[in-house]
Amino acid sequence: TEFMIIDNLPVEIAGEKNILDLIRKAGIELPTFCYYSELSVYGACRMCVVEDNRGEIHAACSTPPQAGMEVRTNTPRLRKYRKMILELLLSSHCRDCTTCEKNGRCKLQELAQRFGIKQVRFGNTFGEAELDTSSLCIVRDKSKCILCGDCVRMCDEVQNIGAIDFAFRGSKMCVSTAFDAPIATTNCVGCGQCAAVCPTGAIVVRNDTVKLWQDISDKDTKVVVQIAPAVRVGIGQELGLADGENVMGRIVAALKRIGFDEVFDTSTGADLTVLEEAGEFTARLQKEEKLPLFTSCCPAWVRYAELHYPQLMYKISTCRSPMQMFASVMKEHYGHSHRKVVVVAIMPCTAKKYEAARDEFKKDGVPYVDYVITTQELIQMIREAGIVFSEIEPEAVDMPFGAASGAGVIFGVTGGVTEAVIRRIADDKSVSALRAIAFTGVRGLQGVKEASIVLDGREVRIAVVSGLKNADSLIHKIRSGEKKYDFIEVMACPGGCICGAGQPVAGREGRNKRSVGLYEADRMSSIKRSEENPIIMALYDGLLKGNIHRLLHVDYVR
Ligand code: HC0
Ligand code: SF4
Repeated sequence: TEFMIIDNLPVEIAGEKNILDLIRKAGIELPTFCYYSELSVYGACRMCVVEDNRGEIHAACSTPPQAGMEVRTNTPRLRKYRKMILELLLSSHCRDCTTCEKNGRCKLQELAQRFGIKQVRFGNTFGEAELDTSSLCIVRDKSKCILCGDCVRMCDEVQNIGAIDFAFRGSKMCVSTAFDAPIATTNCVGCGQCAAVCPTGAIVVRNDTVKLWQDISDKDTKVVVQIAPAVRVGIGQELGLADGENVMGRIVAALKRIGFDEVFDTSTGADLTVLEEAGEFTARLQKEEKLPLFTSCCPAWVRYAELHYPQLMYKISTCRSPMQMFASVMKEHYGHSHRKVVVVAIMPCTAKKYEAARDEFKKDGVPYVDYVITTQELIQMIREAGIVFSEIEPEAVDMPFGAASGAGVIFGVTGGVTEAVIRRIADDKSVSALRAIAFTGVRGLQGVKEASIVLDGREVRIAVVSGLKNADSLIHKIRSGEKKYDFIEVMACPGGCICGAGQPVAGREGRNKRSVGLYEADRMSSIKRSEENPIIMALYDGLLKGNIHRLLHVDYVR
């Protein structure tokens, strides 16, 4: 074994790519703005500098570990250096912290506090706020950008989109769209992953809570809400509970106290999706047409396909997403009420804000989903209402849509949609067969997974991808003939909805915990398959009769 000496202590080198990872392994929280283990190393912020025993300074993120190397992470020189960097960043950065969307979650704010910056020795060089509010998903403010490039690398390396890039040089350098066009007019798909990695308020998720509060307090408006699968395992940590813990009951209770009239679970909508999508898939298999079937529930993926692969659109499932299916059913059900009915969706996702506004999902110009609120926005609403989340008594969702299967809950993690559909189409309905599906290869947080099942003697080849770059590479392999599939699940966010950009940001460990939390919810659910959900059966016998296409499907290709 090889060792490095970090702050006088030997630390074993175990395949770390750089000394930053090694230092963090040793329990030292080295500051950085621009380092993410899943993105390429940029080495721009210089906050992670260390000093070796010859007095040389290295950026830890871009220095590979060497046996015997000795470094210190906290010398007077390094402290001075870091303070200088912070002050320079602050001098060129809008500092309206108290009213910033990122207040309390900003890395610059956090490090300024941690390094005790009490004054900035340089004059302000930042201009007016430069807001781009063209997107329904994200808001950009160039005056808060610190040029770490995290958003640029995320958008390009993980999502394969490249909607934003560095423009100009020297003091004019900034992150911009091509020709500085409003972001909504670019090929941005609204995945929000740029906002998830932005350390400051330069890119934030759009906040739609102000108007929602008005509707909640309006007595003539009935406010109905659905909660997406991933939210229940992503919200706890920020509110004093464990990350990954399933806190669905507390969310329901909190929403009731806030003033929502009826509270439901999007997993119920997912059960509808499973039945529709499984039906569609088996029909295509029988006719051997329009294969592979691509899933349709991720709006950032649908947008990506529209922009880059319009010729593939006819292979995308015609199923509306669970959120949209459920909202259509709700509006149909409550539509005859004398009060105005507003449907809210609490989602881990920023692109759902865009999906909700699409013309395909409007009736007489009014969207089926009136508001999409992210997990982060819900956290803010809970705090605003003064609810002590960790002490609230859990409650169950309401009738008449108050049941969901475990299959519907696992939609929130990559592979979940596929597993739910396999449960539906598998001929063997035994308990052991159900368990075996979990081991076909559909589970796990890897970006690309393959599985295969046998249906009526035919092998069905399945791929599950998350992250749009992975989706794109897969499409190339299919085109070149290297790969062949019948069913492909695509989620734009790496890991699936649990890592949606509307959730509090999770590290690797947090993602695992969230995934475990959803599979545990499935295990604890007495209804495992969507077709066993009595609510769904009642819907098919009632409200959905003669209305299946109108309420549950969508025609993206026109
Ligand atoms: Fe998802 Fe969904 S699983 S996209 O990840 O399919 O956002 O959680 O609500 O609609 O159910 C997000 C999560 C949903 C939808 C469901 C699907
Ligand atoms: Fe790129 Fe997604 Fe950000 Fe749009 S929302 S700029 S696609 S990372």
